[in-house]
Amino acid sequence: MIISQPMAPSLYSVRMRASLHGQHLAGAERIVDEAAVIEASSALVARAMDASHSPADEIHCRVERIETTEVVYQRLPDVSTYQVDDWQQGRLAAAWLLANAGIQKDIATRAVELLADGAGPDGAVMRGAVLMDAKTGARLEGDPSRGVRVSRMDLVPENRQFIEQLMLSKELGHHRILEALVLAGKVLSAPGIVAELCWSDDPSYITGYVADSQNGYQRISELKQTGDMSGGRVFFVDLSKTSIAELVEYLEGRVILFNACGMISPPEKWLSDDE
Ligand code: WAQ
Ligand code: MG
Repeated sequence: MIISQPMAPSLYSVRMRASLHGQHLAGAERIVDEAAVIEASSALVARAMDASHSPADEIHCRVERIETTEVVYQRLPDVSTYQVDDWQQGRLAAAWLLANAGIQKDIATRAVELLADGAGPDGAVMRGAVLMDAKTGARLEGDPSRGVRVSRMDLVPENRQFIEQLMLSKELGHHRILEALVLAGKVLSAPGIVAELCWSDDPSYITGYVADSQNGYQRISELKQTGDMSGGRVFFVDLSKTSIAELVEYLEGRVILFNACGMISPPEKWLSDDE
């Protein structure tokens, strides 16, 4: 008699990117069990067709099987939340937190201004992230319009519900938060990464964050005004620890699944004396 070996169910990467009039509109991705591929892809397409925005006129959905031997499991970064009085104070707080992570103050300030002005050509929002030399402030990404897109990361399917519930109980239930936390978790684990700065390009979403491996994912309640279309990401890189090729290969290609939360601190008021 042949007894078949119990096999781990296959995992699939499901990626969506949508555009309108040739302009990038939205992108999102999941890593799910074989049985959840159809549900995940339709949920991602539904997001691109969301009637509260202009629906996309082109949607690409890509499904790829992942070798389970490729998967690396990690814990999500710790989460803290700073409440600032306004976006101006928020941007000072962001520069302060970046300096605390070891970025020179003038480079930190320049990165904040870069996202505010639009880091893409002609001040456009980039589709991916800026790679910035943490020591010199020089831009390192090959294509300043696309930037670097982090991909192939998600929560472990078995723990998704638990982690979502936990986030919800801490008033962090918005899907944006968990997606950004997962992205930041992968970025912080990448070779040579010193810190990340991010805020959304969604004009109605004004909270952003600074992440570093010492302090985790540090949310800042306001980094822009409602209605502001700016947004983006900057990854600060220590080039003595990695090459750009190695870093990009990691960010785009490595499969990282998160199986547990870090510490989640209650919101606290940002003290401007710290600046
Ligand atoms: N890889 C690299 N850069 C990306 C990616 C990616 N996969 N996805 C988006 N970006 C860049 C791109 O320039 C976007 O314009 C920018 O980041 C913002 O993306 O309350 O929602 O998806 O804790 O609009 C952060 C705060 C929310 C959440 C971030 O970003 C919270 C957000 P969005
Ligand atoms: Mg967006």
